[in-house]
Amino acid sequence: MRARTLLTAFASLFYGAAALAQDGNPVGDLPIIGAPTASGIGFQPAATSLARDLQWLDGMVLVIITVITIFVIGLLGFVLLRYNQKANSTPKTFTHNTPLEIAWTVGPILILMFIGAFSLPILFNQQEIPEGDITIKTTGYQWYWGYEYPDHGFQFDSYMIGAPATGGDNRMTEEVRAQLEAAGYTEDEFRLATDTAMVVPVGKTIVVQVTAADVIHSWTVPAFGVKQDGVPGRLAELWFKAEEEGVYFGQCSELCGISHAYMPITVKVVSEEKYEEWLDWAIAEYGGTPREVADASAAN
Ligand SMILES: [Cu+2]
Repeated sequence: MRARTLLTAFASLFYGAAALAQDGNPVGDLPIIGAPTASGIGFQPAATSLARDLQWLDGMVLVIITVITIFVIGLLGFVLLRYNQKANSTPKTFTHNTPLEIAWTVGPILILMFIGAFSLPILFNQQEIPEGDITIKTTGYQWYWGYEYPDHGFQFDSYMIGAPATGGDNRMTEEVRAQLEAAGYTEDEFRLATDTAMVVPVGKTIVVQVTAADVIHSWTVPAFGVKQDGVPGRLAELWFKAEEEGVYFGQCSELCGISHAYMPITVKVVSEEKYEEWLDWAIAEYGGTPREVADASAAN
């Protein structure tokens, strides 16, 4: 036990660089909300109206699918029993039935129109990017994400804790365990937690510009209901407004090479005051534009 404690202390001395780089980061501890759970089959808790809409739509379509499936299986069963050779040895020989054909054409059209009446507004709501309170640009790299706050002129990279850039080899080791702990996570968050995180204030409209520098990646946070491919040379956008403070995880969702599985996304949603504090810290830490300069140039 003592050896392990010593080892952990030793490890955090040498491998804690990522955690150390975060010294003074005012974000502090937050509840982990947007994360997968062991044996889970449902959605992560919806933290935005987009995610709530998507999950509602999924439930609604599931009901329709279930009814159609039961209906078709029932019809098949009926035909098998009622019209097999034993029960119906001399079949009728007519072919067409106009009312029936109209019904099985119009019926599906009505069902599709019904689904479309709900799905299209949800789709448009996602894809029509509102005026953002804050714009953040994210760039996918093989194999990590970079975040840029253009209004404040700073950027930083975000590596999975345990990735080679943080001294690991994508596997769980004592060093990685120590790094996770130092960053306020547990083993459960391994391969989700990153050394730095995108930080946003709660209840604000965040517009995220998504691009990539090498191959196509995809920036995805399930609890926000957002997923956007980052394509080299193009700037795509997504938006969300997080409703609850906490930590939300996501993963690159476009096969992008050997370490595709090791470029997770961490978003920390904090109060507005905390966000301002963090912004001051980040401007100093990452060499951003001092507030006075940014404010002056914004005013011009
Ligand atoms: Cu990727």
